Amino acid sequence: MIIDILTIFPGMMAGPLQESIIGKAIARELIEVQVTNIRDYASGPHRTTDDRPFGGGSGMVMKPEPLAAAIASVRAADPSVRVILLSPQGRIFKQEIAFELSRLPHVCLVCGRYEGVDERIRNHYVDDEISIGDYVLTGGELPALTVLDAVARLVPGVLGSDESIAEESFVGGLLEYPHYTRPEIYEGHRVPEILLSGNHAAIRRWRRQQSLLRTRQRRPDLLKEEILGSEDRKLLAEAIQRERED
Ligand code: 9D3
Repeated sequence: MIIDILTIFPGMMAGPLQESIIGKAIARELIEVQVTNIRDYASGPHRTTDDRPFGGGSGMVMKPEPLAAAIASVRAADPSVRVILLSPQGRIFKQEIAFELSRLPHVCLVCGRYEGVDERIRNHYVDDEISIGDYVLTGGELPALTVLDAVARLVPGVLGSDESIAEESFVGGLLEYPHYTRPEIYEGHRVPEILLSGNHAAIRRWRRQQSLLRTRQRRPDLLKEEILGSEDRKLLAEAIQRERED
């Protein structure tokens, strides 16, 4: 899979792309990431990428020409590319969108800056618009890295068999059960006895129960989405009962 990133701050990408799972995926050529400085497509002595808004008001707007030229050059190389603008006005990024994008051969992430991009870019040069959530950032760079991270790990071969995506959070619609590792007693706090029992059926039951309880407590919105089976309903009812007794 190829991921293009268009930005006026290419330096923000270097570190994250070198490290950890993404760094390894690039080194192994499972994904190819091409970072382009939008300023390289700006003309004039100052190679400026922003300008004042028509109609007045505070802040600056990204000029259409450099952005359009940068996008056009990506499209010329591959007309099938999906061009996505990172913007506070986009659809909210979800795991489902990560799956959708991971099935595409080529995605181009366009990072907005300033107050935003000239509306004609949005209307005529972009296929899709994504926000990563309802909080105010300074630009689309960290959102682009977030999308890249979520998408890259879904590309076949990027994760080890150890870190499989089959049974993880959100896919099943539930939060994760609690995790523990050594030591068995840490500052006086013991690991739940059942995890040391060797009874794998009982451990599976306990984990599922913890997932259900935790989701109900912290993210009831997710539990409404998932239609629980009869076994899950029993496990949850039992956990709630035990909770009331304590
Ligand atoms: C003071 C600026 N704004 C009024 C509330 C509008 C605004 C313009 C540009 C707010 C943020 C930005 C820069 N942010 C992004 O480009 C961005 C973003 C975000 O801020 N939050 C969540 N997802 C994204 S994707 C791109």
